[in-house]
Amino acid sequence: MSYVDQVIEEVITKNPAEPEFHQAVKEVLESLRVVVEANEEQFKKDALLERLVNPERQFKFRVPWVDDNGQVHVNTGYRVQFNSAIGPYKGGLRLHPSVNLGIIKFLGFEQIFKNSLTGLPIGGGKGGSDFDPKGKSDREIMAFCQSFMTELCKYIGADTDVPAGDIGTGAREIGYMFGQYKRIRGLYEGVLTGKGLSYGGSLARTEATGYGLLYLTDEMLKCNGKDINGATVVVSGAGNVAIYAIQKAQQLGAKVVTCSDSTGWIYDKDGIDVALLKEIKEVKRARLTEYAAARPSAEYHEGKGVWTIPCDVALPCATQNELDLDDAKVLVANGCYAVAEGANMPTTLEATEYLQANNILFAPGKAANAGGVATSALEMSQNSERLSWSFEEVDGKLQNIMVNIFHNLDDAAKRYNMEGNYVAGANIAGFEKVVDAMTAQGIV
Ligand code: NDP
Ligand code: 2IT
Repeated sequence: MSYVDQVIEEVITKNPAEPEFHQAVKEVLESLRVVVEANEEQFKKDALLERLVNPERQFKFRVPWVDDNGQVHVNTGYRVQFNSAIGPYKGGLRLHPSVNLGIIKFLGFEQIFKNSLTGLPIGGGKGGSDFDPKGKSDREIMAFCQSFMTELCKYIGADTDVPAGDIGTGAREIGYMFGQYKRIRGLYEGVLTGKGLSYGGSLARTEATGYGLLYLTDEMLKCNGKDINGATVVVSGAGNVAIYAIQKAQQLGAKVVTCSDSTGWIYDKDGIDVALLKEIKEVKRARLTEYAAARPSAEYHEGKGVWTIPCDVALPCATQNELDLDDAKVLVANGCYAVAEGANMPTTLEATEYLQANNILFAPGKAANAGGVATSALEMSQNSERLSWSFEEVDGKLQNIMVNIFHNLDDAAKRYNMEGNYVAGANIAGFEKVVDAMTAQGIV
């Protein structure tokens, strides 16, 4: 059995009931096969892949908090510190009822390669909790965030591990967590990113993931003789990534006709009204039914369905495995020519293979959504030098980073005779730097 197959098998046996983690490991190791085979003896002797797929450290802890009626609830908190070869652990905190160790491990594993692709000195980590922020009062959110940070603060720090937002964790939650960290540790430091602008946040961090997704997509299209200007785009999600992806796509001349949340989706034939969407999602924290109620050109549908709308470009920006093989078939049949992942692992392995087999330009999340964490690293730089940069400066750096990422993965794919396979290119380019650093640092 090949070394890659042996490690995949071990991951499945040793981590039962973690299907998303298995999926992420399979995708990465399958595309690293050519690189591993070229160095198989040495990698095997150094147990390099085993070290790569085993987190350096993982924390699981109790998070008790009191609701507005005096009832006590207990959630589970996680932080997985996956790999620090190229920098302090860096990655978001997900607050969603579906969170479990396997989900956090898949996200932490992806984060290693994503962070490497940014070219910035950040290692891979991820955390979160099965807490559901939906329908909670501000005081309940604060109570949860304070309790969560009371435990988490023991393991993080500006030079060790720097969490940020993800699903369910936005500026409000980061604010409460930052306040509690400062209160317990007595340190005013850049321990979290995605902070508010009045206490160390970076301009353009809010927009960064969605904007970055479009900067990379724009470059990928241009290099393949296509143009985002004039394209019809379908987006899933209606959160941080989706909103700013829609905004930047429109600024680049595309028409975005869909968005979705966990209960339903919108088809707006006149194009999504971003100001209205922001008001409903960022201010009122309401459902998409309100969007349709306020906009005569929009239809609201229950359940899942954005991939059924004919488009040129599809941007999944909600959650993992939201685009499956059936969806991929519909996209191809409707003439879609590019898919770029704003979310982490939104496309199933079968769907990814189908899209690639049908010559759809496919930009994987670890490259396409890296603008968020890249700008987090820029926030860390600003915090370290106790300065803040203008929106234009941060946005300009973000654009450069995304264009460089695209060319790095394009080049890596070409070097291994897999031109146009950006999944392989991203995994290889991300892996090369991490392996180099791991090898140089010895058996740790
Ligand atoms: P938000 O919480 O801001 O928004 C998430 C959106 O996706 C919401 O519209 C939500 O609907 C929907 N959604 C979440 N879970 C599900 C589900 N199980 N089924 C259907 N819809 C769902 O999160 P973000 O926009 O920050 O994150 C979206 C994706 O992007 C995630 O995969 C995240 O890991 C990834 N990402 C985020 C980055 C960031 O900087 N924020 C950076 C890189 C990647 P509802 O509100 O109804 O739950
Ligand atoms: O998945 C991701 O890259 C994020 N949620 C952002 C992480 C970060 O540290 O900004």
